Amino acid sequence: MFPEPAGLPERLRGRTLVMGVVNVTPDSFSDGGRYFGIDAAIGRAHDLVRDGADIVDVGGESTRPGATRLDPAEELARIEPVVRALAADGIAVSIDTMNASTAAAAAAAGALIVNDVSGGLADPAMLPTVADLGMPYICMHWRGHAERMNDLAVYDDVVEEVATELASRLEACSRAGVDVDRVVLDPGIGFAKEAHHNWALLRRLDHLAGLGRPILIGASRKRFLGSLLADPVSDEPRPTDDRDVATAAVSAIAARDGVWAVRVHDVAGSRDAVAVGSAWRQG
Ligand code: PMM
Repeated sequence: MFPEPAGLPERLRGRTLVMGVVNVTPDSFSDGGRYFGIDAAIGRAHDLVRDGADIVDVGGESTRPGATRLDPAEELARIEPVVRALAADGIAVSIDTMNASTAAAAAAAGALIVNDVSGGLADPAMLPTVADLGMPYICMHWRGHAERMNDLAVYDDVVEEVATELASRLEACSRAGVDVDRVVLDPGIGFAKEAHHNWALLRRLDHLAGLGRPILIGASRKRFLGSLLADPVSDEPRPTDDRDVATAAVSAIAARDGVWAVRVHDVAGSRDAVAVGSAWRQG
C-alpha cells in the first residue's frame, strides 16, 4: 500500500478505496430543471454506495476536453444541496472543484475531501483555503483548462515530467500551509495526455509512488480506453458507456500496484476488480 492521507475516518483506512463519480452537470438537468438534476444526483450517489462506493465524488463542472468554464455561483448551486444531503446520510463525499469558494462551501455542507483537478493552479485561493479547512486534498497533475489541454500534451519523458510537476505542486501545497500528510497525488489520466502518455504513467505508478504520497487513478471510461477497444473494422472508438470492463481492468492493476483509490463511474465492477488486485498484491 502507498501511504494514506491523514484526516480520514477509520472506515476509509487500510485498503484501496473505490470513489464513485456523481456529475451534477447540464445533461442531468435536461428534463425538469435544477431540482430534478439535484434529486437525480442524490439518487445516483445512493446507488453507487449500494454498489460499494467508499467515497462519492460530487462535481458540477465538466472537465472533459473542450468543455467551457462554468460560473462558480452556478457550480455551487448545483453541488451544495447534493453534498449536504449525502453528508447528512453519512456518505463520505469529496468535492470535485477547481474553485476555492466552492470547496469551502462544500466543506461547510459536510464534504470530507477536496478533489482539485487543477492541483491548485486554476484558483490562487485554493491552496490557502485547503490549508484553512485542514481537509484531505487530491492534487491532480494539470497543465491548463479543458479548452486547450490537448495542445499541452507535449512531453519528452511523460513519467519524469509528471512526477517533477507533481513534486512542485506538493511544494506549493506546503508553502501555502497545506498539511502535506493530507495530500493525495493524481497523475491526471487524460488531462493534457495522449493515450500513450496515459499508458506510460499507469505502467510506472511505482515512480510516482516515489514522491511518498498516496495515489488516486481516474481512468474511468476515458478516451484512451475507447481507442484501445476501437472497432477493428470501422476504427470507431468504443462508446463511452461500454468501457466499464476495461475500466475495471485498470482498477484491478492499480489496486495490485497499491494505489489509495480509483475514481470510477461503474462502482460494482471496480469494487470486485479492486478486491482481486488487492488480494493479488497481498497473496
Ligand atoms: N477525471 C475527471 C474529473 N475529475 N478527478 C481526479 N482526481 N482525477 C481524474 O482523473 C478526474 C477527476 C474527468 O472525468 P469525468 O468527466 O468522466 O468525471
